[in-house]
Amino acid sequence: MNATDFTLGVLEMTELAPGASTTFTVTFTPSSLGSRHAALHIESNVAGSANPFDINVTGTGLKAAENWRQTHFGSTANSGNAADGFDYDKDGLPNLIEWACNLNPTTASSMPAYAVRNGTDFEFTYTRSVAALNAGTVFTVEWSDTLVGNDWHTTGVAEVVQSNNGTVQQVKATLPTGILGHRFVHLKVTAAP
Ligand SMILES: [Ca+2]
Repeated sequence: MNATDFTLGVLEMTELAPGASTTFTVTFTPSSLGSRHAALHIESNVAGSANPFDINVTGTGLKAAENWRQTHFGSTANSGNAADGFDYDKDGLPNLIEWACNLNPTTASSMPAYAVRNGTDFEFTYTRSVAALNAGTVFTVEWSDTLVGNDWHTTGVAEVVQSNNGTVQQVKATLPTGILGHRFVHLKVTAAP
């Protein structure tokens, strides 16, 4: 039983004509993942088996990413339209990136990131979701001089959170431009386990 996950509201009305009805709310605030349940006992002056009147209440605590999929795709599963690797709105950004960067996965958007050169540094600025970050999503700015295979590096990359409005953070990564006259930068996003 997880009674403390369910909070009862007050009765809308406490004086009623016979046969009339009133309502109250039950608010579900899961303190843990997975199936949660409790029993609601309503006592009255009604005689017989309906006193107390018992109602079983259930809910499911979702991971943040599951909740996001449910909101946008009506499914918590990492599959089909809601799969991390699927690009539902065909904007070039897979759902995992949409979630990680606080974008709408059903409306085409562009990657909220840009790079500028500042002297001997590159400055790569990107926007990320605080919810995704708090859920354990890992954001890594990497650079490559070759674009070959796994030739991506984090050496010399320093990040600063420039702003945080509680929903998104803007992060600036600074890294050396290198000595070859060219360098490529990307943002790697790894889903929370
Ligand atoms: Ca997309």
